Amino acid sequence: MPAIAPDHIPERLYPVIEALCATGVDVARTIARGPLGQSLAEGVGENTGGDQQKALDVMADEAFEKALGPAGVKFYASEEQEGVLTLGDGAFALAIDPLDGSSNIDVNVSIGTIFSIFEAEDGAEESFLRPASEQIAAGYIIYGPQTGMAVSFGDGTLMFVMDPETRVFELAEARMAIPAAAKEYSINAGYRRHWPDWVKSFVEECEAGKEGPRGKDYSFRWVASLVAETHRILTRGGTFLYTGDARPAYAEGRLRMVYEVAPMAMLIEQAGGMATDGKRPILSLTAEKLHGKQPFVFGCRDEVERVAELHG
Ligand code: FDP
Repeated sequence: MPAIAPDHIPERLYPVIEALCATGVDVARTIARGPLGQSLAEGVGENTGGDQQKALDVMADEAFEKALGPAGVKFYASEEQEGVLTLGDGAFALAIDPLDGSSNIDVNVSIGTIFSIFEAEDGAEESFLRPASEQIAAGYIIYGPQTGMAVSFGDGTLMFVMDPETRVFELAEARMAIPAAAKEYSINAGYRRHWPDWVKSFVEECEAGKEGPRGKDYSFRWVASLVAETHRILTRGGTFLYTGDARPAYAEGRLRMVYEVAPMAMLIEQAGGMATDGKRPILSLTAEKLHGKQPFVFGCRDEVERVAELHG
């Protein structure tokens, strides 16, 4: 049985989406067994970006790479691989963070797989180093209390949930809609002393609550798992910030443009939210390097616009 029915998915892309879901089902099963299987959070090396690779990062990467070639993916760009791999002679270029939020693997908190799809161009890297607005699909699979998938094909953001009985992804919401105003904001506050002034100002306004310029109380949330954070914001709103700061190597933040920021920006914008680098829309930007970092602010429109005002 296919892992997702073809309804709601453009015909050309269906084999790719089905392969992502089928592999996601296997990854979800491995994650659910946790310490009963092999040690998933064991350090096994370092990737090109200098992040520590855990056993599950590598297992997930191998599984997606194997499944996507026969499904029509020509070029495969992964966080876990230095260069672009040519998998076959398909029509698509797919960028992937096979396992996002890996610091949460061994604490049983939601983690995920993020993907971005372009039409394949002649050149391997050129297929990814192009305007984020040229993505033809983007999404994530979330491995949490529910395994689900958010995906956009450029006409809204759809949400699927995997039925644990059948292991098939079923449509749960045909058009996600992010509210204009938020009650929650998310940022790693441990780095406050390194933030630029406009980030400090935004957070101080939220903290000032009802008595401050925003005139309402906010709650603070930080999961340290981009997929979990995006899922919460798609579901009930909020604001997320991971901008550049003054730490060495963090001038552009931490998140990668090609396989983290661009796909999340497409999902958020297609659900009526807003995604910027603090000021400019992410979808107006072009990745310069395969593993390049990108400052990222996204969520409810009113809040992201306020961040842009403070940025100046
Ligand atoms: P991780 O490195 O654990 O895969 O993708 C990077 C990411 O997780 C995001 O999922 C998460 O939002 C962020 O890093 C957490 O960064 P900090 O540890 O700096 O808070």
